[in-house]
Amino acid sequence: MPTPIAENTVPWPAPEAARYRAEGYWAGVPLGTLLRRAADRTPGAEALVDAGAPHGTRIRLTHGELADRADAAAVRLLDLGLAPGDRIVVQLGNGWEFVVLTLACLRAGIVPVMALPAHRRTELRHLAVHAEAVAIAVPDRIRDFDHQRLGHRLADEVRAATGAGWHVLVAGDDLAPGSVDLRALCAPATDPEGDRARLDAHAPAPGDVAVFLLSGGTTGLPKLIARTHDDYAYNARASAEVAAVGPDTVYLVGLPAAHNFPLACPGILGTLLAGGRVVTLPSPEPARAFEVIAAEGVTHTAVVPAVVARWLEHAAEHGAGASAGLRVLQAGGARLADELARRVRPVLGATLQQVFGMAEGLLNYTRLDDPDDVVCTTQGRPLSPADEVRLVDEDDRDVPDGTPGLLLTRGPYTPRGYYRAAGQNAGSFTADGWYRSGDICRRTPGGDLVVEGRDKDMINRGGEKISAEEVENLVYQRVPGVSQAAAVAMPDPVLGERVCLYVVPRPGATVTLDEVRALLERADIARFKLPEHLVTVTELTWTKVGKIDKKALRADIAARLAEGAAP
Ligand code: OOB
Repeated sequence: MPTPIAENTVPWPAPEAARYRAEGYWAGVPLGTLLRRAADRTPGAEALVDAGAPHGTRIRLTHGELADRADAAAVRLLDLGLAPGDRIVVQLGNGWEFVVLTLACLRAGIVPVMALPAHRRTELRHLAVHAEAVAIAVPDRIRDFDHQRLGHRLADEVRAATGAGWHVLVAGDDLAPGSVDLRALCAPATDPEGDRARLDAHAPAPGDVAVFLLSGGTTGLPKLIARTHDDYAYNARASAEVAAVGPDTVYLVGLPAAHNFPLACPGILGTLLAGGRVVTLPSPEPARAFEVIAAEGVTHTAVVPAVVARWLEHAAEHGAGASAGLRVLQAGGARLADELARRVRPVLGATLQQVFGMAEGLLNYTRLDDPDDVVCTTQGRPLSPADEVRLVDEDDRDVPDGTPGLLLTRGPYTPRGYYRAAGQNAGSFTADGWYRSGDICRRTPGGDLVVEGRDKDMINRGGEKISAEEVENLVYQRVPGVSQAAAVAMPDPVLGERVCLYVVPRPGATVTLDEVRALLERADIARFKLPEHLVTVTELTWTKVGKIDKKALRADIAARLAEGAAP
C-alpha cells in the first residue's frame, strides 16, 4: 500500500489556511468538481480540440462530452483497482488523452505525477518510486521512441522491487499484451449519471493533493511539488482572470502540457474553468502553430522566449496574417529579451503578457493594460493580493527597491515544502515557510519585478530546467576519464542557455564531448540534459569557501564564446 500523501507533505499553518479560506482564495471545492460545474454551465460549447490530427479528422469534444468522458474514465480507473490517493505517473504528449486523463484523476482523487515526454527511464523510475506510483500512462510511441516498452520495463522493475500490482496505460493504436487501452478508458460514457453520482459521493477533500508537479531542479533528480485542489484551483482561476480568459477564449497548448505554465497559468485548467476552448498541438513549431491559430481561431497561448523568437522570425518571413486572431501571447519560463518583447505587438498583433512563474507556486504577470514599457521590460507582479514577496541579501535582510535581491515568497498557492524531502526543505524554505526561489530580482518603482539572474545551480535551456548537480553526478558515475566536472550555463542566442561542461581529466586521459554525450545517453535520461559544449581545463576555479566558482566559469565560457570559440 502506498504511504498516504499527507504523511509526506508540509501543510500551510492553520492561521494562514483559515485566512485563505475566509478571504475566498481557497474555494473549498475540489478542482474536479469545479471543472464539472463549469462544464454543466455550457455543456454544448466546444471544450477540446486535438489539433495533432489533420483538420477534418480532429477529435472535438464539447464541455458536456469532455466532463462525461472524464467522469467515465475516473470510474474506470477506480474499477481497474486504483484508489483515491493513489499516484499515477503521466507521460503523455499534448493530445486529448492527456486532458481527459488529467480531469479523470482530479475527479477520482487519483494524483497525476506530471512527467515530461522527454523523460527517460532514470527520471520516470525516480518519479514512480518517490511518489510510490501504482501506474504509468504513456503513448505507444512519440516519433521513434517506444514509450510503451519503457512503461513495461518500468512496471517489471517496480513489481520486482515492491511486489505490487502495476498498470501500464497506453494511448495508441499499437497495444502490447498487458497494456491497458487508455483510449478505451477515455471513451464516451455509457452511464454518465451513474458515474457522476458515484464520483460526487467520494470527491476528494479540497485540501488533498490534486497534482504533483516537478521542480525545476537544483538537486540530483526532480523534486515533487504537491499542489492541493484548493491552491491549484485558485492558481488556475486567478490566472484566467489576469489573462482575460473567458468563454470566448480559444487557448492553444503548444508547450508540453505537463508544465505548470500550459497546465494552469491559466492553461488548460484555467481555460476549461472559464468555459473556454482548449486546442492541443504536439509542439509550438511555427508553421503548424500559425495554421492552427488561424483554423481554430486561437486567441491565447503560452510560449517560452525561444519560441517567441521563432514565431517572430516566421512571421517576418511569411507574414503574420495567420496569427491575426491571437489576442494574448504569454511568454515565460525564462527571461525574455526586451528587444524581442518590443516586437511582439507590431509583428504578431497580440498583446504580450510576461509570466515569471515557478512550479513551486508564485506567479507574476504583466497586466494586459500595463504600458508597453512595463510589458516589455519587466516580468510583472504577483498574481494574488495574498502573495508575499521579499527580496533579500545573503543574510536574509530585505534590500531596498531597485536593488537586486534573492526572491523569497509565501502565499495561498505556494506550498511550504517539497514532497517527502525534509532534508532539502531545510535549505529551500526558511523556518517560517518562505520558499527560496534562487532567483535574483529587482523591484521597479511601479512594483514590478525584473529577473536579473539567479543564485541556484540550474541551467535554463529554453525554459527546460536542468540541475547542474544531476549532470555532474552522471559525469562522475559514467565518464571514467574525468577527475572533476562542473556543469554551467553557456549563453545561447536561440535557447538563452545551454549546458556547458568543464572537466579536469585524470592524468593521461582525454575527454571529448562526443564521448561524454555517448556515455551519458546510456544513463537513460532526457536528452535535453546532455552537455552541448565541453571545456577541458587543468583546474576548476574555486571560491574562498571551497566551492566550485560557477559564476567565474559562466563568465569564462561567455568570454570564450564572445572571442569566437563558438561550439
Ligand atoms: C516556470 O516554472 P519552472 O518551475 O519550470 O521554473 C521556474 C524558474 C524560476 O524560478 C525562474 O528561475 C525561471 O524558471 N523563470 C523565469 C521566468 N519564468 C520562469 N526567469 C526569467 N523570466 C521569466 N519570465 O518556468 C513557469 C511556471 C509557471 C508559469 C511560467 C513559467
